[in-house]
Amino acid sequence: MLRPNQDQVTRLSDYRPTDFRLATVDMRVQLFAEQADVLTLLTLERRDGSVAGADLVLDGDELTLVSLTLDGAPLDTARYDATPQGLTIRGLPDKGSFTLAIETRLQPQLNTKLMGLYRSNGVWCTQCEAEGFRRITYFPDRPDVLATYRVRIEADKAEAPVLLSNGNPAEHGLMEGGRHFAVWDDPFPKPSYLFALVAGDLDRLGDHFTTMSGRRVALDIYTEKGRAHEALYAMDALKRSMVWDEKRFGREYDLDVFSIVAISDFNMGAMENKGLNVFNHKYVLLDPETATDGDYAGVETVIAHEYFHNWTGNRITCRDWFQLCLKEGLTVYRDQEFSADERSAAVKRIASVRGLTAHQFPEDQGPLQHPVRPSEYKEISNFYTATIYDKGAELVRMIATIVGEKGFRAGMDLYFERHDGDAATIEDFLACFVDATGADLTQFARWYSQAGTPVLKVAEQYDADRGELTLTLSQNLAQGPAGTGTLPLHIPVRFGLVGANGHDIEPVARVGDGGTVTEDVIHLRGAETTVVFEGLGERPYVSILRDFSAPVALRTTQRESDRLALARLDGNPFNRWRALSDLVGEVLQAATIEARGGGEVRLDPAIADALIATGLDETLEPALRAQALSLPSEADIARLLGENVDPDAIHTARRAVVTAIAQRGEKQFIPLFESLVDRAPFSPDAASAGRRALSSVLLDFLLAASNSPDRAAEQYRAADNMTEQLTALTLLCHRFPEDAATRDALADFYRRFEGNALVIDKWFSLQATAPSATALQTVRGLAGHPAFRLANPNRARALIGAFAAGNQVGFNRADGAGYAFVAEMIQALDELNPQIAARIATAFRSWRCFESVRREKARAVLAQLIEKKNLSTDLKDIVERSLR
Ligand code: B3K
Ligand code: ZN
Repeated sequence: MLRPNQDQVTRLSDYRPTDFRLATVDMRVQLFAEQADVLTLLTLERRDGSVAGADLVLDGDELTLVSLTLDGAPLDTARYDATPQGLTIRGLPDKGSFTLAIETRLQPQLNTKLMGLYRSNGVWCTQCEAEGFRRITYFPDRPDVLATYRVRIEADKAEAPVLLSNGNPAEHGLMEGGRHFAVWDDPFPKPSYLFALVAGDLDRLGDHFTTMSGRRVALDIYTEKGRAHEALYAMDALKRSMVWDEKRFGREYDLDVFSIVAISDFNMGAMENKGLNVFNHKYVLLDPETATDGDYAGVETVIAHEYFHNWTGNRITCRDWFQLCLKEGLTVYRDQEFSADERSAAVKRIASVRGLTAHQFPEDQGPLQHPVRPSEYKEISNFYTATIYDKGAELVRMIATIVGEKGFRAGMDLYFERHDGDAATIEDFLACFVDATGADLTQFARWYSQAGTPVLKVAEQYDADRGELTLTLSQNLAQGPAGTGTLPLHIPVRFGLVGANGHDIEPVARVGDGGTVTEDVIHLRGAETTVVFEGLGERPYVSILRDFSAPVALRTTQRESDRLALARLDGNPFNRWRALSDLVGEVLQAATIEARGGGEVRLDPAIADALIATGLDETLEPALRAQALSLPSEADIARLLGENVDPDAIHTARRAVVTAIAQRGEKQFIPLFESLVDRAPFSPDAASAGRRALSSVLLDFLLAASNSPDRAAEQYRAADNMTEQLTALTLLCHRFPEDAATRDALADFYRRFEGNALVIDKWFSLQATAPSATALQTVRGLAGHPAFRLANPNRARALIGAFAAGNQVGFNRADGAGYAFVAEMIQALDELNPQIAARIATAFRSWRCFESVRREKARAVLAQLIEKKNLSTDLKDIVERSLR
């Protein structure tokens, strides 16, 4: 049970606790150039009520056992079976505790999977979530086994002056032969996935933080040599995160040190190991010369997210991996709230919802669909998804909406108090809100088990004689490939009735069966309900699903004139944005259908004018205006169309609509664009970033209107910051791929930033996403570029991942060559790093939405791929599910 093996399915319903209880882990890790020797002492005891005489079964993954002793005496080989995948020991004592000493030998320098202990750029580091610790030693590698750890690391002092593990530093000293050691003690019981070890020659940025109870915590960020100064913003973000968690949730940091290490080869963004976060260097290092505004925001978010895990994930962890959203959804919710408080709440919400609809909706509506709490998996690494993280965060947000701000804090307080030190479940979490507030979350809990995006329909009817507005709300959840049920959900629908003056009206409401209404939320519980608002003197504009209060696909029958009025008047900035965005989305869909039939693309002037007016509205913050002017992407349009998608028609239509808006707005856009030129020295603050965001979207319009690369070429030359420079280069490359100005700028950029991997990743990506007929040729060429390295996850994502997920036209070529190329690369990558291969393969998930020619090409490529021998469990699982 709970032990996935190759093709085996692990099921939530099979959960049961281990037969043995683990108390302490004592490790000695000796690092050498060619190998690492790991000695692990486990103190275990049979659990009361466990199966009498049961064997101890420990997990392993590609391990070699060197020696094994029980209470100090070598164990007879007849008493155990050791394979690379596990260690089974028979005849262990029924009573009292015993100690196993397990010695394993590893070769971190050959570990290209980047799970377990590996070397990146000469630095030894670990990644253990979800099942990487079993690549270091035989262990009950599951999150409900909590123990305290003491870790001694030994290495050559010149090669690895820095030796780190979880917890607080205990001892360190010199050894013979130029070697040295350090011992770390972690007093907080933790699961093995939170274990970390780092050793190398690193620079350090040091600082400290005084917690609300007055404890001094040393803060250290380690980087590669000569780059510690690039961690200044990350350090600042860390301290702001620490303050925020104290203020907002009463959570204080608990060890004497908190360290972050930036690593250049890393499978994901970062990892929240107790007291020792290991980060992809992309989310630590920032240099004003080379980082974009997006990079700054990304660092701030990821630093906060990993720090917040100290309470939501580490102090309270997950009972099993099915509960992953318990820590991830909740922690994403927390980091979103942090960013909302630090920057602009409305802009943050718009960005989060755009991310959710772009990434989670297609997942939830396609073959890789799964509930926020899955009930089975073959490979847990494939479940670190937008559904677990982002829809998981939406569920937490809905709880906050249902129980209210005070109730939410009370529930969270109870959760921390009741479950500190536990490996908890979703049921435990929900019970805290029920117990703290008296709310009934029974129906709400279905959100965790039913996959799919519910459709919420809202119809309105106004009776002028009676002054009554009737809203009919209905929900529908289709049975999808996950087959997890379609029962009605509890959907909190935040709303407002907007009067002609833009103010909300506060009417009296009557509600039918299937729902209830509070001041600004309709709680839809049945398949359908009606709400009647009485005593209205005028027909109000209905602002529904404010702030996107539930992750649903909204369908309204609202008149265009009402939506245009909301785009102008709604006091809820999120809904103001959405009114416009929905209108533009419909224009783009209609334009695509026209383009496909070879027809002329028409633009509704009222919608174009509303868009332009919002972009120019000085009462709104620039970042919000930038969001309003950023049209739905080609992938968004494909999702809205849903079937029979022709990406070439989408591309043509979107370009035509942008050009039409640009021509209409040009006279006003030019002075606005010029007024946004920042003469002050670069500053990454949110307001300055917002002005640059607005300027970037205007530049795209101006290039479209003029059909000339000049403005972009000029901005590329004149820019004093990476945001403007990269915007200019990207637009040159995407709009004028054949122009000499583009070729020159691409070459210049490469020359200037050749030594900086993070910037060169951008250079690869912007070319990989250029929507042209020759994109595939370009990407093939770049895959042969000397700077391309498939084994580096950032680089593989920058080229292959960006092409597959971010180039609608190129990847989905009608001749299927884009699919074939990506499949070929994925196969090669699978031999090095299955997790990254599987992740990139998810780009195929929407293949059924395309028109028949592409659909058949994609299906054939997937069908061929699944037949290949030696596919990893990770990749096979994704391809198999994509075909279901
Ligand atoms: N918890 C890690 C993700 C681990 C992914 C393992 N494949 C980072 C995060 O969500 O904070
Ligand atoms: Zn996380």
